[in-house]
Amino acid sequence: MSEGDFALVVIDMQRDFLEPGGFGETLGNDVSLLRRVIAPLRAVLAASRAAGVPVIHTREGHLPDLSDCPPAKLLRGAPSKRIGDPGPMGRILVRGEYGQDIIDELAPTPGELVFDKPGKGAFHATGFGDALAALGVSRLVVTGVTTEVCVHTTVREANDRGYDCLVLEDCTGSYFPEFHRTALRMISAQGGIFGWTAGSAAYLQALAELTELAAPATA
Ligand code: C5J
Repeated sequence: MSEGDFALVVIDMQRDFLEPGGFGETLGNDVSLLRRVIAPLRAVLAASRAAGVPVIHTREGHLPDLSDCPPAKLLRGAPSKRIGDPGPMGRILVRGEYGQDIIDELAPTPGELVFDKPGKGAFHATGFGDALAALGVSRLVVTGVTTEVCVHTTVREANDRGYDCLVLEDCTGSYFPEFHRTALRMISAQGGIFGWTAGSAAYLQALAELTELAAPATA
């Protein structure tokens, strides 16, 4: 990690997935498994913002007419709880609905980029790739949910496009603890087959060292 050439990516920290009473919980998931990500990710966001690291958020979601949702995706899931159906926090995974937005604890600050994505990966059918190119970054620090779905897909897409990815272990989460553990192991297996993982403490330490190095020396 060297200063100025990386961005922090926050994947899909949305009410539909994380809030008690939301869509994810109505499917029978234990949202506390995702909510444990919030505190370490808040610390990572605060330190990154203070250090001037660009922050990019994504939200999984579709146009209200669902024209960007392939039939194969639309037909998945429980029949009464499909994308576009009424959910506890508005239409499920539809852009502009309350449940599709990012949780208050991790709300983007003015100027931070937010990409709505119809797929699992952040690059597919979004301006995410162009934004990274405009920022001139070559490395991504990736956080968010879920580890084995949208985080993995995004990291795989990024790896194929030449980005070095570091996934923060305690800032990613899954409704399935064994999937989370295995997904993390898959990323860095075989000498970093498509990325690396580390705890947020190591990232915060590295960021503090970079910030110190960049600070003008005082007499
Ligand atoms: C994400 C999903 N964000 N699991 N979506 O991982 O469907």
